Amino acid sequence: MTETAVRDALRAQRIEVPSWAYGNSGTRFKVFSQPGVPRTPEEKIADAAQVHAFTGVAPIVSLHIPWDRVDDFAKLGSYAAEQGVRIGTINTNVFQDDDYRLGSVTNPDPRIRRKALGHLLECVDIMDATGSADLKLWFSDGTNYPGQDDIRARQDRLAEALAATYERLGDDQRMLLEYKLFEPAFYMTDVPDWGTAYAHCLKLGEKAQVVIDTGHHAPGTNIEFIVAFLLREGKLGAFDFNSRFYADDDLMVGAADPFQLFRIMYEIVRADALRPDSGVNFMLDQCHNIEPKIPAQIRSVMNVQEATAKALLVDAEALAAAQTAGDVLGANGVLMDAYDTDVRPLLREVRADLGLDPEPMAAYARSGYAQRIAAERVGGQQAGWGA
Ligand SMILES: [Mn+2]
Repeated sequence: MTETAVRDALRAQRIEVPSWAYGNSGTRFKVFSQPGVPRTPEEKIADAAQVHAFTGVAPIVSLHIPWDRVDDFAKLGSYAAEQGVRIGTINTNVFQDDDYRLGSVTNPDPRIRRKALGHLLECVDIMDATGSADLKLWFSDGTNYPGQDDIRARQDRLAEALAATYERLGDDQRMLLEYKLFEPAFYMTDVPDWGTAYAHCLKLGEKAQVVIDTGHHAPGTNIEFIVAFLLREGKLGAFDFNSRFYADDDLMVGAADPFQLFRIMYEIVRADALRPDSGVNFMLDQCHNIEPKIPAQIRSVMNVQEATAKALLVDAEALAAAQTAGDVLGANGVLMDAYDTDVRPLLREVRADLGLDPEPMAAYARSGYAQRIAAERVGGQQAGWGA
């Protein structure tokens, strides 16, 4: 790839940020509150707009229903536009109601299944109002003990709910199915892995695609293989980026394993799926428990940019030649050369080309925004899980 093409690709890159990253979050032991945390969906969008203002590549904000429920979603969309961003994926939530103790769409009780499906369909109504193209589905459904419920019957119930939701989608809308190995269910999860998600999506049709949340795998899983496979099948709809040391840690993407993020981005570049019109949505799905939230999002965007720049710098011709020649160490060397490149000067230039400060973290710190929201956002209920 020529240097111009690399710069163009980096300038055109789009990363979606989640509204919930700006609210308070924590673990099951403690949620720590921070000064200046948003109290409304509007304030979350205003914070998200700061990430775009300093990085230039994050103009899309994911909403989470019901946490971001408002009376007038069209008005919220206009507010986002005024802030310089737009509303993206609508994320569903069928895991925070007492009714869902034994599952949502897979619950043995048909009344609860109807309630869960009603929420999914309502989220498509919201997509119509916001102009969102993607509905993201993640189910906490599963069981804690062998024998607790019928594994096969739960798959039938899941398939039924997915089909009813798929039926409701408009021509330009997609549903994205996210899998997760375990938690909160500890024995069996109804959508535990990419194979299960892929099989359901394949049966549903073209508008159903798989989401890879990088934190939702067993230790040692080769995530870039899953990326390559799903891209080849045209079934990779989106990423939820974050990083993990142990389980679903939801730490800043690229913090725990920048080399893994590079390997993932290399498969994306290899499949020409980086372009915003490629059909792959790159979203951050992170919770910042102890670190300041807006800078953590800015850092995360930068981490994705650095991994992407390195992936774009892989000498494709030299790599193909080494692979064809069976030159194991040569091929590995080509990939490592790209990974070992310091791309920070290149990204500083890309930002300068976009009319931005080359150092987003320092520029945000200097802007005084953090001090301003801490002073202004007094009273009210800070956003967090469930608000
Ligand atoms: Mn996720």
